Amino acid sequence: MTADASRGAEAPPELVQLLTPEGERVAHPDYDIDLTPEEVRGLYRDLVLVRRVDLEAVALQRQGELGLWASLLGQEAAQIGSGRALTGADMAFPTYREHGVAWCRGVDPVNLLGLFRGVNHGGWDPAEHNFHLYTIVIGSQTLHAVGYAMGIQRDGAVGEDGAASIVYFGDGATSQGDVNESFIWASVFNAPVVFFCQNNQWAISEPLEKQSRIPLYRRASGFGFPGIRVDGNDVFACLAVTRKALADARSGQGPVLIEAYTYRMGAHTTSDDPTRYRLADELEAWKLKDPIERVKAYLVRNSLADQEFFEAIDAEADELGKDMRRRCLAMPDPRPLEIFDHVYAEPHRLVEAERAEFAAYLAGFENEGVEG
Ligand SMILES: Cc1ncc(C[n+]2csc(CCOP(=O)(O)OP(=O)(O)O)c2C)c(N)n1
Ligand SMILES: [Mg+2]
Repeated sequence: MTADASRGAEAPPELVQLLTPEGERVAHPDYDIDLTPEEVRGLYRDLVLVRRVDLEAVALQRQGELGLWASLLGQEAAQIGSGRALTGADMAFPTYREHGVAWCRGVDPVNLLGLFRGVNHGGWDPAEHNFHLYTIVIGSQTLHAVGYAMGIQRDGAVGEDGAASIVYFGDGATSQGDVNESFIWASVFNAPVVFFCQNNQWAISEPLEKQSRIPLYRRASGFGFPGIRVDGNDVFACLAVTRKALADARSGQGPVLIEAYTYRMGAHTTSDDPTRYRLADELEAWKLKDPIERVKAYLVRNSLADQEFFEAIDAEADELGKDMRRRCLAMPDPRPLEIFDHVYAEPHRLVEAERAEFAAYLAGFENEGVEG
Protein backbone atom coordinates (compact mmCIF):
# COMPACT_ATOMS: atom_id res chain seq x y z
CA MET A 1 0.00 0.00 0.00
CA THR A 2 1.42 3.39 -0.86
CA ALA A 3 1.51 6.12 1.71
CA ASP A 4 -1.06 8.09 -0.25
CA ALA A 5 -3.45 5.16 -0.46
CA SER A 6 -3.22 4.63 3.29
CA ARG A 7 -3.93 8.30 3.85
CA GLY A 8 -6.98 8.16 1.62
CA ALA A 9 -8.23 5.10 3.47
CA GLU A 10 -8.46 6.90 6.82
CA ALA A 11 -11.91 6.74 8.36
CA PRO A 12 -13.47 10.21 8.32
CA PRO A 13 -12.51 11.84 11.62
CA GLU A 14 -15.24 12.59 14.10
CA LEU A 15 -16.07 16.26 14.30
CA VAL A 16 -18.09 17.58 17.21
CA GLN A 17 -20.67 19.96 15.82
CA LEU A 18 -23.70 21.53 17.51
CA LEU A 19 -24.58 24.16 14.93
CA THR A 20 -24.47 23.45 11.20
CA PRO A 21 -23.26 26.05 8.69
CA GLU A 22 -26.96 26.62 7.87
CA GLY A 23 -27.67 27.52 11.49
CA GLU A 24 -29.43 24.30 12.43
CA ARG A 25 -28.95 23.04 15.96
CA VAL A 26 -27.80 19.42 16.16
CA ALA A 27 -27.45 17.22 19.24
CA HIS A 28 -24.34 15.41 20.43
CA PRO A 29 -24.38 12.64 23.03
CA ASP A 30 -21.31 13.84 24.95
CA TYR A 31 -21.09 17.53 24.31
CA ASP A 32 -24.51 19.03 24.45
CA ILE A 33 -24.95 22.46 25.90
CA ASP A 34 -27.91 24.53 27.03
CA LEU A 35 -27.60 28.15 26.06
CA THR A 36 -30.18 30.81 26.87
CA PRO A 37 -31.22 33.19 24.06
CA GLU A 38 -29.34 35.89 25.96
CA GLU A 39 -26.15 33.82 25.92
CA VAL A 40 -26.46 33.13 22.19
CA ARG A 41 -26.96 36.82 21.48
CA GLY A 42 -23.91 37.51 23.65
CA LEU A 43 -21.80 35.07 21.63
CA TYR A 44 -23.01 36.67 18.39
CA ARG A 45 -22.03 40.09 19.72
CA ASP A 46 -18.56 38.80 20.68
CA LEU A 47 -18.03 37.30 17.23
CA VAL A 48 -19.07 40.45 15.38
CA LEU A 49 -17.05 42.77 17.59
CA VAL A 50 -13.81 40.78 17.39
CA ARG A 51 -14.16 40.56 13.63
CA ARG A 52 -14.41 44.34 13.61
CA VAL A 53 -11.38 44.70 15.88
CA ASP A 54 -9.48 42.53 13.41
CA LEU A 55 -10.66 44.38 10.29
CA GLU A 56 -9.81 47.72 11.85
CA ALA A 57 -6.32 46.49 12.71
CA VAL A 58 -5.75 45.25 9.15
CA ALA A 59 -6.86 48.67 7.85
CA LEU A 60 -4.54 50.43 10.30
CA GLN A 61 -1.64 48.31 9.07
CA ARG A 62 -2.49 49.05 5.45
CA GLN A 63 -2.38 52.76 6.26
CA GLY A 64 1.06 52.45 7.82
CA GLU A 65 -0.08 52.76 11.43
CA LEU A 66 0.95 49.22 12.42
CA GLY A 67 4.10 47.40 11.34
CA LEU A 68 2.27 44.09 11.06
CA TRP A 69 -0.98 42.35 11.98
CA ALA A 70 -1.93 38.68 12.20
CA SER A 71 -5.60 38.42 11.26
CA LEU A 72 -8.01 36.02 12.98
CA LEU A 73 -10.55 36.20 10.15
CA GLY A 74 -12.44 32.89 10.06
CA GLN A 75 -11.23 31.75 13.49
CA GLU A 76 -13.62 33.85 15.60
CA ALA A 77 -15.76 30.92 16.78
CA ALA A 78 -12.78 28.83 17.89
CA GLN A 79 -11.50 31.75 19.95
CA ILE A 80 -14.78 33.06 21.37
CA GLY A 81 -16.10 29.57 22.11
CA SER A 82 -12.97 28.49 23.96
CA GLY A 83 -12.40 31.93 25.50
CA ARG A 84 -15.89 32.05 26.97
CA ALA A 85 -15.36 28.59 28.48
CA LEU A 86 -12.61 29.95 30.74
CA THR A 87 -13.21 31.03 34.31
CA GLY A 88 -11.41 33.98 35.85
CA ALA A 89 -8.99 31.65 37.64
CA ASP A 90 -7.88 29.82 34.48
CA MET A 91 -4.74 31.03 32.73
CA ALA A 92 -4.50 31.37 28.94
CA PHE A 93 -1.33 31.29 26.86
CA PRO A 94 -1.85 32.70 23.35
CA THR A 95 0.12 32.82 20.11
CA TYR A 96 0.05 36.10 18.19
CA ARG A 97 -3.41 35.58 16.67
CA GLU A 98 -5.67 35.16 19.73
CA HIS A 99 -7.42 38.53 19.56
CA GLY A 100 -10.77 36.84 20.25
CA VAL A 101 -9.47 35.14 23.39
CA ALA A 102 -7.93 38.45 24.50
CA TRP A 103 -11.39 39.99 24.10
CA CYS A 104 -12.90 37.32 26.34
CA ARG A 105 -10.18 37.94 28.94
CA GLY A 106 -11.07 41.64 29.06
CA VAL A 107 -7.95 42.95 27.33
CA ASP A 108 -8.68 46.33 25.72
CA PRO A 109 -8.32 45.85 21.92
CA VAL A 110 -6.14 48.96 21.73
CA ASN A 111 -3.64 47.20 23.97
CA LEU A 112 -3.30 44.47 21.34
CA LEU A 113 -2.02 47.05 18.89
CA GLY A 114 1.00 48.26 20.86
CA LEU A 115 3.19 45.30 19.96
CA PHE A 116 2.25 45.57 16.28
CA ARG A 117 2.79 49.34 16.29
CA GLY A 118 6.16 48.83 17.92
CA VAL A 119 5.44 51.02 20.94
CA ASN A 120 5.61 48.30 23.61
CA HIS A 121 6.49 44.66 24.14
CA GLY A 122 3.03 43.46 24.96
CA GLY A 123 0.54 45.99 26.18
CA TRP A 124 -1.22 44.31 29.09
CA ASP A 125 -0.44 42.81 32.46
CA PRO A 126 -0.78 39.01 32.11
CA ALA A 127 -1.50 38.63 35.82
CA GLU A 128 -4.35 41.13 35.69
CA HIS A 129 -6.19 39.32 32.89
CA ASN A 130 -4.88 35.77 33.32
CA PHE A 131 -3.87 36.12 29.69
CA HIS A 132 -0.19 35.78 28.90
CA LEU A 133 1.60 38.06 26.45
CA TYR A 134 1.52 37.16 22.76
CA THR A 135 4.20 34.64 21.82
CA ILE A 136 5.85 34.74 18.43
CA VAL A 137 8.27 31.83 18.92
CA ILE A 138 6.13 29.02 17.56
CA GLY A 139 5.06 26.49 20.16
CA SER A 140 7.16 27.78 23.05
CA GLN A 141 4.10 28.84 25.02
CA THR A 142 2.96 25.21 25.29
CA LEU A 143 5.82 24.58 27.71
CA HIS A 144 4.95 27.72 29.67
CA ALA A 145 1.34 26.53 29.98
CA VAL A 146 2.35 23.09 31.18
CA GLY A 147 4.74 24.63 33.70
CA TYR A 148 1.94 26.89 34.90
CA ALA A 149 -0.44 23.91 35.15
CA MET A 150 2.12 21.98 37.20
CA GLY A 151 2.31 25.04 39.44
CA ILE A 152 -1.48 24.92 39.90
CA GLN A 153 -1.12 21.27 40.94
CA ARG A 154 1.63 22.04 43.41
CA ASP A 155 -0.34 24.93 44.90
CA GLY A 156 -3.24 22.52 45.39
CA ALA A 157 -5.53 24.80 43.36
CA VAL A 158 -7.35 21.85 41.84
CA GLY A 159 -10.90 20.58 42.07
CA GLU A 160 -14.18 22.09 40.92
CA ASP A 161 -13.31 25.60 42.08
CA GLY A 162 -9.73 25.24 40.97
CA ALA A 163 -7.93 26.41 37.88
CA ALA A 164 -6.50 25.03 34.68
CA SER A 165 -4.33 26.48 31.98
CA ILE A 166 -5.15 26.54 28.30
CA VAL A 167 -2.64 27.00 25.54
CA TYR A 168 -3.31 28.05 21.97
CA PHE A 169 -1.17 26.99 19.05
CA GLY A 170 -1.51 26.27 15.35
CA ASP A 171 -1.38 23.21 13.13
CA GLY A 172 2.17 24.11 12.09
CA ALA A 173 3.25 24.34 15.71
CA THR A 174 2.43 20.66 16.25
CA SER A 175 5.65 19.86 14.36
CA GLN A 176 7.76 21.79 16.88
CA GLY A 177 9.83 19.96 19.48
CA ASP A 178 8.54 22.23 22.24
CA VAL A 179 4.95 21.18 21.61
CA ASN A 180 5.78 17.48 21.68
CA GLU A 181 7.86 17.91 24.84
CA SER A 182 4.99 19.77 26.46
CA PHE A 183 2.63 16.88 25.59
CA ILE A 184 4.96 14.45 27.38
CA TRP A 185 5.33 16.60 30.50
CA ALA A 186 1.59 17.26 30.68
CA SER A 187 0.81 13.59 30.26
CA VAL A 188 3.22 12.06 32.74
CA PHE A 189 2.48 14.71 35.38
CA ASN A 190 -1.26 14.64 34.64
CA ALA A 191 -1.14 18.43 34.48
CA PRO A 192 -4.39 20.45 34.35
CA VAL A 193 -3.81 21.89 30.89
CA VAL A 194 -5.95 22.07 27.77
CA PHE A 195 -4.06 22.10 24.48
CA PHE A 196 -6.17 24.11 22.06
CA CYS A 197 -4.88 23.67 18.52
CA GLN A 198 -6.49 25.86 15.90
CA ASN A 199 -6.00 23.86 12.77
CA ASN A 200 -6.51 26.63 10.23
CA GLN A 201 -5.11 24.37 7.49
CA TRP A 202 -2.02 26.47 6.84
CA ALA A 203 1.28 27.38 8.48
CA ILE A 204 2.10 30.42 6.38
CA SER A 205 2.42 28.70 2.96
CA GLU A 206 2.77 25.13 4.30
CA PRO A 207 -0.43 23.10 4.03
CA LEU A 208 -1.59 20.74 6.76
CA GLU A 209 -0.51 17.63 4.86
CA LYS A 210 3.10 18.76 5.31
CA GLN A 211 2.63 18.57 9.10
CA SER A 212 0.84 15.28 9.67
CA ARG A 213 -0.29 12.07 8.00
CA ILE A 214 -3.01 11.60 10.60
CA PRO A 215 -5.64 14.01 11.95
CA LEU A 216 -3.95 16.16 14.56
CA TYR A 217 -6.29 15.30 17.42
CA ARG A 218 -5.22 11.65 17.16
CA ARG A 219 -1.67 12.59 18.08
CA ALA A 220 -2.79 12.87 21.71
CA SER A 221 -3.37 9.13 22.08
CA GLY A 222 0.32 8.44 21.43
CA PHE A 223 1.16 10.67 24.37
CA GLY A 224 -1.45 9.06 26.59
CA PHE A 225 -4.28 11.57 26.84
CA PRO A 226 -7.54 12.20 25.01
CA GLY A 227 -7.81 14.18 21.81
CA ILE A 228 -10.96 15.53 20.25
CA ARG A 229 -11.76 17.29 17.01
CA VAL A 230 -14.35 20.04 17.10
CA ASP A 231 -15.87 22.15 14.36
CA GLY A 232 -13.79 25.28 14.90
CA ASN A 233 -16.33 27.41 13.06
CA ASP A 234 -19.08 26.40 15.48
CA VAL A 235 -19.01 28.61 18.54
CA PHE A 236 -21.47 26.39 20.48
CA ALA A 237 -19.36 23.28 19.95
CA CYS A 238 -16.10 25.07 20.78
CA LEU A 239 -17.65 26.36 24.00
CA ALA A 240 -19.05 22.95 24.99
CA VAL A 241 -15.91 20.96 24.21
CA THR A 242 -13.55 23.42 25.89
CA ARG A 243 -15.78 23.75 28.95
CA LYS A 244 -15.71 19.98 29.44
CA ALA A 245 -11.97 19.71 28.81
CA LEU A 246 -11.27 22.45 31.36
CA ALA A 247 -13.59 20.84 33.91
CA ASP A 248 -11.83 17.49 33.41
CA ALA A 249 -8.42 19.13 33.76
CA ARG A 250 -9.47 20.98 36.92
CA SER A 251 -10.85 17.83 38.48
CA GLY A 252 -7.56 15.98 38.12
CA GLN A 253 -8.18 14.04 34.91
CA GLY A 254 -5.15 15.50 33.17
CA PRO A 255 -4.63 17.12 29.79
CA VAL A 256 -6.83 17.13 26.71
CA LEU A 257 -5.93 18.06 23.15
CA ILE A 258 -8.66 19.91 21.28
CA GLU A 259 -8.22 20.28 17.55
CA ALA A 260 -10.48 23.10 16.38
CA TYR A 261 -10.92 22.42 12.70
CA THR A 262 -11.14 25.81 11.06
CA TYR A 263 -9.72 27.98 8.31
CA ARG A 264 -7.57 31.08 8.10
CA MET A 265 -9.64 33.16 5.69
CA GLY A 266 -7.13 35.97 5.50
CA ALA A 267 -3.41 36.09 4.88
CA HIS A 268 -0.99 34.62 7.45
CA THR A 269 -0.08 38.19 8.36
CA THR A 270 -0.31 41.46 6.51
CA SER A 271 3.16 40.65 5.09
CA ASP A 272 1.84 37.55 3.35
CA ASP A 273 0.04 37.05 0.03
CA PRO A 274 -1.90 33.76 0.10
CA THR A 275 -2.81 33.98 -3.60
CA ARG A 276 0.78 32.83 -4.21
CA TYR A 277 0.18 29.39 -2.70
CA ARG A 278 -3.51 28.53 -2.41
CA LEU A 279 -6.47 28.38 -4.72
CA ALA A 280 -9.35 30.81 -4.46
CA ASP A 281 -11.98 28.04 -4.52
CA GLU A 282 -10.69 26.72 -1.19
CA LEU A 283 -11.48 30.07 0.41
CA GLU A 284 -14.87 30.19 -1.31
CA ALA A 285 -15.78 26.77 0.12
CA TRP A 286 -14.85 27.88 3.64
CA LYS A 287 -16.79 31.14 3.30
CA LEU A 288 -19.92 28.98 3.28
CA LYS A 289 -18.94 27.78 6.75
CA ASP A 290 -18.54 31.27 8.15
CA PRO A 291 -18.64 31.19 11.96
CA ILE A 292 -20.74 34.35 12.29
CA GLU A 293 -23.31 33.68 9.58
CA ARG A 294 -24.42 30.41 11.16
CA VAL A 295 -25.14 32.04 14.54
CA LYS A 296 -27.05 34.79 12.78
CA ALA A 297 -29.05 32.18 10.85
CA TYR A 298 -29.78 30.35 14.12
CA LEU A 299 -30.99 33.55 15.81
CA VAL A 300 -33.21 34.47 12.86
CA ARG A 301 -34.51 30.93 12.32
CA ASN A 302 -35.60 30.73 15.96
CA SER A 303 -36.85 34.31 16.21
CA LEU A 304 -34.35 35.07 18.95
CA ALA A 305 -33.22 38.36 17.46
CA ASP A 306 -34.76 40.98 15.19
CA GLN A 307 -33.39 43.47 12.71
CA GLU A 308 -33.03 46.07 15.43
CA PHE A 309 -30.71 43.78 17.38
CA PHE A 310 -28.44 43.18 14.39
CA GLU A 311 -28.33 46.88 13.56
CA ALA A 312 -27.45 47.76 17.14
CA ILE A 313 -24.53 45.29 17.11
CA ASP A 314 -23.29 46.70 13.80
CA ALA A 315 -23.49 50.22 15.22
CA GLU A 316 -21.56 49.09 18.30
CA ALA A 317 -18.92 47.55 16.02
CA ASP A 318 -18.60 50.83 14.10
CA GLU A 319 -18.09 52.74 17.33
CA LEU A 320 -15.55 50.20 18.56
CA GLY A 321 -13.60 50.50 15.32
CA LYS A 322 -13.60 54.29 15.44
CA ASP A 323 -12.54 54.38 19.07
CA MET A 324 -9.75 51.87 18.45
CA ARG A 325 -8.42 53.89 15.54
CA ARG A 326 -8.49 57.15 17.48
CA ARG A 327 -6.69 55.68 20.48
CA CYS A 328 -4.20 53.78 18.32
CA LEU A 329 -3.06 56.98 16.63
CA ALA A 330 -2.77 58.67 20.02
CA MET A 331 -0.43 56.01 21.45
CA PRO A 332 2.77 57.75 22.44
CA ASP A 333 6.10 56.59 21.08
CA PRO A 334 8.19 54.93 23.78
CA ARG A 335 11.39 56.47 25.14
CA PRO A 336 14.24 54.71 23.28
CA LEU A 337 15.80 53.59 26.58
CA GLU A 338 12.58 51.87 27.64
CA ILE A 339 13.69 48.84 25.67
CA PHE A 340 16.02 47.96 28.56
CA ASP A 341 13.37 48.31 31.28
CA HIS A 342 11.65 44.95 31.02
CA VAL A 343 14.46 42.54 30.15
CA TYR A 344 14.83 41.25 33.72
CA ALA A 345 12.81 41.91 36.85
CA GLU A 346 16.06 42.72 38.73
CA PRO A 347 18.86 45.00 37.48
CA HIS A 348 21.41 43.11 35.42
CA ARG A 349 25.05 44.10 34.85
CA LEU A 350 25.10 43.47 31.10
CA VAL A 351 21.76 45.16 30.48
CA GLU A 352 22.89 48.17 32.52
CA ALA A 353 26.12 48.41 30.50
CA GLU A 354 24.15 48.27 27.26
CA ARG A 355 21.73 50.87 28.56
CA ALA A 356 24.63 53.23 29.39
CA GLU A 357 26.20 52.67 25.99
CA PHE A 358 22.94 53.40 24.19
CA ALA A 359 22.28 56.48 26.38
CA ALA A 360 25.70 57.83 25.40
CA TYR A 361 24.90 57.20 21.75
CA LEU A 362 21.56 59.00 22.07
CA ALA A 363 23.28 61.93 23.79
CA GLY A 364 25.09 62.51 20.49
CA PHE A 365 21.73 63.59 19.04
CA GLU A 366 21.01 66.02 21.87
CA ASN A 367 20.64 69.01 19.60
CA GLU A 368 18.22 67.13 17.41
CA GLY A 369 15.77 66.55 20.25
CA VAL A 370 16.15 62.80 20.73
CA GLU A 371 15.38 61.93 24.34
CA GLY A 372 16.24 58.78 26.25
C1 LIG B 1 10.34 28.71 16.34
C2 LIG B 1 9.81 29.47 15.15
N1 LIG B 1 10.04 29.02 13.91
C3 LIG B 1 9.55 29.69 12.84
C4 LIG B 1 8.84 30.84 13.01
C5 LIG B 1 8.28 31.59 11.80
N2 LIG B 1 6.82 31.39 11.75
C6 LIG B 1 5.98 32.35 12.17
S1 LIG B 1 4.37 31.89 12.03
C7 LIG B 1 4.79 30.40 11.39
C8 LIG B 1 3.72 29.40 11.00
C9 LIG B 1 2.87 28.96 12.15
O1 LIG B 1 1.80 28.19 11.68
P1 LIG B 1 0.72 27.62 12.65
O2 LIG B 1 1.37 27.01 13.85
O3 LIG B 1 -0.17 26.75 11.85
O4 LIG B 1 -0.07 28.92 13.18
P2 LIG B 1 -0.95 29.96 12.34
O5 LIG B 1 -0.04 31.12 12.01
O6 LIG B 1 -1.48 29.27 11.15
O7 LIG B 1 -2.03 30.42 13.28
C10 LIG B 1 6.17 30.27 11.29
C11 LIG B 1 6.86 29.10 10.74
C12 LIG B 1 8.63 31.31 14.33
N3 LIG B 1 7.93 32.42 14.59
N4 LIG B 1 9.11 30.60 15.39
MG1 LIG C 1 -2.00 27.24 10.96
